Amino acid sequence: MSYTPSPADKFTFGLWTVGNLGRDPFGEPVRRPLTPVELVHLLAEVGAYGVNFHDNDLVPIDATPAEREQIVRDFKAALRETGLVVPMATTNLFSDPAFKDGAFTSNDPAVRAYALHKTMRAIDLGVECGATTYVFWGGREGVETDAAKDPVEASKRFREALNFLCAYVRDQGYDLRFALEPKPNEPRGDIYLATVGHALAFITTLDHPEMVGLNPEVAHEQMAGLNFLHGVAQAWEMGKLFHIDLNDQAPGRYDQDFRFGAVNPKSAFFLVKFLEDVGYQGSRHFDAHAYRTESYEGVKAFARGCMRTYLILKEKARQWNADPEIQALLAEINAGDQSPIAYSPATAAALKERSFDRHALGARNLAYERLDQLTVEVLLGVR
Ligand code: DIG
Ligand code: MN
Ligand code: MN
Repeated sequence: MSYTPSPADKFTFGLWTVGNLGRDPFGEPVRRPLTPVELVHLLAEVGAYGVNFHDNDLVPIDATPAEREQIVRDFKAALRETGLVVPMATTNLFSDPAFKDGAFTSNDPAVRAYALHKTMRAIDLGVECGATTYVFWGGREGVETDAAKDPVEASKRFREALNFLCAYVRDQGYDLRFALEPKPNEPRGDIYLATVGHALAFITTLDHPEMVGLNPEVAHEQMAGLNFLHGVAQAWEMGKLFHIDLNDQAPGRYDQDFRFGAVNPKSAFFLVKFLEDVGYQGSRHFDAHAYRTESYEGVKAFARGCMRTYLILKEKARQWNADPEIQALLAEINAGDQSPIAYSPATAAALKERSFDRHALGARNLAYERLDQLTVEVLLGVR
């Protein structure tokens, strides 16, 4: 096995990921800025399939129309030269001070209007570059004190904005779906639509729920202490896994956006196995960045590591699925009539009268220790 990425793997990175300069709340940038064109070539060099961007990763917020045209022309030329594509785009509604108290949920109606203005233009830019998925990460949609904002009003404003933008996309005839990206906190003290569950419920209240799905991120659900796979599986089962942000995260920390698999290869394994088992067709997007200690050689090692680990775990998943002892245990664990109990008055009456030997039910050995040990041994490479 070579574990060399190919376009068929659909590995993508944001301009902001390999372009991360290493700035953090306690330190200045450690890497020089690269242009979008240089970043496209860096991603091509490491074997990525695609590149994503926030509007201002590509076009600076104060660029003139002429500058915008030149930047986009150069970017498109780099895409043609390298063959990279742009599956996803998004709006930066979190950096500019105008959004210091949110964008769609800001208490200031002028900020809410500006957020719609900026997002419509960013959607146009993303579609112009080929995007078919548009991500909404509400990084500033939250509070430090609940004295400042009524959470019900905030929900209504978020819904109003998304309904407006869905209507805009429909009127423009764009082939574009929206993907909400939850996060529980940071940079706000608390962020609305904090988890996959919150977002899935919210989508049902929109005018066009069929246009809106999820972009779950590993680090974000784990910041909330949740099992990322379970959120992804629920989104998938509801037909709402429109995109995914892969990275890694140590429990109880700020959003670390580590290289995929860098912290918890076992949970990364179960995620990769799930995506491959169900035939997920979307991008494998790495929303992560290299350690602040790295030069651009280190940034390339980071990007290669994300993709290589994914491919190694994909091979481990194939091995797990083919392992005779694992499969025999699964057959034993799932033995018996697994068909659903469909309701009918007769079924209910019979079920109420049926007798059960709960002691026998409780005494059954389920062999999960052996199954998990075999899983660990597959991951450790001794099977
Ligand atoms: C952070 O996890 C967010 C922003 O980088 C961006 O809006 C989104 C796109 O994947 N992820
Ligand atoms: Mn993150
Ligand atoms: Mn993300």
